[in-house]
Amino acid sequence: MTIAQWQLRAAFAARLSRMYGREVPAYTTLLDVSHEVNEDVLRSRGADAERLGSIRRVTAERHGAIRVGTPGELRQVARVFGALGMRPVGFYDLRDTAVGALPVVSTAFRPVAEEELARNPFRVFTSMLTVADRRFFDADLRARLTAFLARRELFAPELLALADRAEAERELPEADAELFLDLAVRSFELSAEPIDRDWYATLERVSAVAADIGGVRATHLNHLTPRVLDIDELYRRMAERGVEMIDTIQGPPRWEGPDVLLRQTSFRAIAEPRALRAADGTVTHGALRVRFGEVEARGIALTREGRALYDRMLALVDERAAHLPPADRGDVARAVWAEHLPVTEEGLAERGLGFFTYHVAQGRIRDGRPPSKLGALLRDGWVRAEPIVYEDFLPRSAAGIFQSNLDDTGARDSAQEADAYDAGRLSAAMDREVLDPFALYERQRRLSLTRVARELGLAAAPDVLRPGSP
Ligand code: OOG
Ligand code: NI
Repeated sequence: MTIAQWQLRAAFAARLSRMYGREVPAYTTLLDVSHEVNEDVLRSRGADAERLGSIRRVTAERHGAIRVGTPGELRQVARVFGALGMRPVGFYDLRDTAVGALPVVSTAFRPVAEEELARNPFRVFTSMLTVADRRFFDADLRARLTAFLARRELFAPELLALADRAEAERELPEADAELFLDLAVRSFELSAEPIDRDWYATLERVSAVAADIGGVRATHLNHLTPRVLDIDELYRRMAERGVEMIDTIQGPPRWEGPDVLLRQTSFRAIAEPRALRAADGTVTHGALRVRFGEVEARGIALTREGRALYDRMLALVDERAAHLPPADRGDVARAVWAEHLPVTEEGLAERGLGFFTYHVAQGRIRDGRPPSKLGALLRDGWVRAEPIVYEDFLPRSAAGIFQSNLDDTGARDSAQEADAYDAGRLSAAMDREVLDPFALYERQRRLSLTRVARELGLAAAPDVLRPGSP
C-alpha cells in the first residue's frame, strides 16, 4: 500500500488538528461552533451555501500558522510542505503595515492545482524572522540571535529525508508515511524544554513575535484555523459561550454584495504553562500567551484591479473612521463598499474585478452557432460563470491578527535602514519560486476559457470581460 501525496496532506492536517485540540482546548470549541454554523447555513441557504466550495471541502479546510528564524529553517519547512504537495505562494511583508510593525516576512504554503485544492486545500502561513533588519535588531542582538538560531534543529534529518522522497515520488509506502506524519506533527508540538527567561525577555523588548520565534529552541504551531460559512454568526456564538474574542472581524465588512477575499477573527491568545529557566539555573513554572484560535470565511478571488480597489477602500475607511468611535468602523466600511463595489457577481465579472471560471451550460436548448464574445455567451445562456475562491491571505489582516494578540507593540529604531526582503530573496533562500497568486488565478480562468472554446467549437478562446466590452 502506498499513500499518495494528497492523502499525506489530508492526514497531516487532520493529525495537526487533533494535536492542537489537545494542546488548546478552546480550539475544539471553535471547531464545534464552526460545524454548527456551517450546518445551519447549509440548511438555510441550500446549494447556494456551497457556491465557494463543497461542504466536504469546507468542513475539512484548515490553515495553520508557523514561524521560523532563518532562511535555512525556511528551506527545511519548504521541504516538509513540499512532501505534502504544498508550494510557497505570495509574499507578505509585515514589517510596515497600517496596523503596526512586526519583524517578519511571510509566505503561504498551499496546493496550487484546482483538483489538489478540491482534494484538500490545507495551507500554512509561514513567517520568517527578519534578523538582518537593523530597525529591529542592533548588531549585538543580531549576533546573539544568529548564534542562538544556528544551534537549534527544528526538523529531524530522518524527517527531511522522508520529505524529499515523498516530494520526488509523490507518494510514500504506508510504513514510511506513518513515520513521516508522526515526525512532522511532532515538529510542531509545543516543546516542554525550559525557556531561558532572560533571553526571552531580551527579545520580547523588541517584539513578542521575536521572542516567540528566537527565544525558544523549537518551533510550534501558532494557530489552526477552520473555515466557516457565516463568520458574524460564529463570532456571536463564541462570545455567547464566554470565549474572549478579539475586537473585530478583519478584512471586508459584512455587506449585501458577494463575499470577496477573506474575513478572519480569533479568540485571544491563552496563557499556556511553560517552564522557564532563570540565570541561576532554577526552573520555575510560568505562563506565556502566544497561541490562539482563528476562524475565517473565504470569498471570491479579486483580480489585480479588484485588489487595488480593495486597498483603496480600506484607506478610505481608515480616513473616514479616524475620528469616530471604533464601533462605527463597520458602518463606515459598509457605506464605502456600497459606493464602490458591484453588489452582484455579474458586476464583479463585468468590471474585471473578480476571478471566475467559465463552463458550458448543460441542458439548455440553444439555436444556431455560439457567439464568439464572452459577454454574449453568458447573456445567451451558452456559458455560466463560477467564482474562484480566494486561497491566499491579506497582509493587513495578518498583521492585525498578530497584533491583536500582543500586549505590547515592541520597539523599532526607524532611523536605521530597512533590509530589503522580497519574494526573490525568499525564493533564493528556499531554492523554490514563491509563486504569484494572481498568476495562479489567471491561469485557472484561462484554462476554463480554453475548455469552453474546445467544447463549443469556437475558433479561439474568448477574451475575458473588460469594462464596456460586448
Ligand atoms: C500568522 C498571522 C497571520 C493569517 O491568517 O492571516 C495569519 C501568525 O500569527 O504567525 O495566520
Ligand atoms: Ni491565520
